[in-house]
Amino acid sequence: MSSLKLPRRKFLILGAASLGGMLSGCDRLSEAPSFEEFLSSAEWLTYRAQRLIGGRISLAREFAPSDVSPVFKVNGTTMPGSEDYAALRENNFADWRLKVEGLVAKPLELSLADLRNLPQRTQITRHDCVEGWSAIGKWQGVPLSAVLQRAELLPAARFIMFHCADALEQSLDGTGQYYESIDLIDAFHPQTILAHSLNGAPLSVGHGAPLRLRVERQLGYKQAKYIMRIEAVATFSAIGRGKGGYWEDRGYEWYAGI
Ligand SMILES: Nc1nc2c(c(=O)[nH]1)N[C@H]1C(S)=C(S)[C@@H](COP(=O)(O)O)O[C@H]1N2
Ligand SMILES: [Mo]
Repeated sequence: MSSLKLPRRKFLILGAASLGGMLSGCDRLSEAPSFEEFLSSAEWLTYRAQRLIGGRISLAREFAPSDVSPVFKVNGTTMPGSEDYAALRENNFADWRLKVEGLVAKPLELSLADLRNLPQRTQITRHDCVEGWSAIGKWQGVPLSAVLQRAELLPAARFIMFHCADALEQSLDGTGQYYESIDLIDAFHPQTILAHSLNGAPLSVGHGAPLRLRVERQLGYKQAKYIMRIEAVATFSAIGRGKGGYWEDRGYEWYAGI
């Protein structure tokens, strides 16, 4: 235990110094048992190193319209197989609602129109997949912070989970369902958006219609497509196989910084 004290304190001091007042309450991260467990794992060294090098609020590079890739590859699920999803798609997602729940004071159910009526952000960024390809695209959507502010996170919230419509693997216990998670630093980052459009058009099914995450300082597999439900949690150890995401459950790093 005592070996943990120094790094933790350093983490806090650096966090407070670089974040300033922007993310009030983010220092509470250090109190969560789950975060302490995380800090005691080997992975936190990578996490901390990336945070220190990149800075906790540094921006991902943004590109010019002329840099947009003529073709943006589709990867992973290209068409969720469920009947529920098929019914939503047939109706052009008019009946789709984004659920925002878990550790929030005001659970929300938002339609695509609701999301388009919230503040919007457009950003041209590069997507990097671990499989070795990249593509530059123009994403438009709602900053996740705007949604979370409306839902009012409760003090115990530490991570934001994204539950998707697709299963990449047909597991009996449901652990083949795609999901992802990010911490509150990335959740409130200005370039973290719930994107409904790519290159000026509503998301195609291949790219994650009707809504997908863009968390620009991390790798492709963090960019959850087909988001159905957002859940604020204190720990994700009881979700899926407990590692915070579909690919994380299969050995990939949770903090997939670029
Ligand atoms: N729901 C869901 N999200 C997902 C995936 C997936 O299979 N299902 N694949 C991930 C991976 S590995 C990548 S590289 C990107 C691909 O996004 P794209 O199809 O828009 O290129 O989505 C990520 N998000
Ligand atoms: Mo990927």
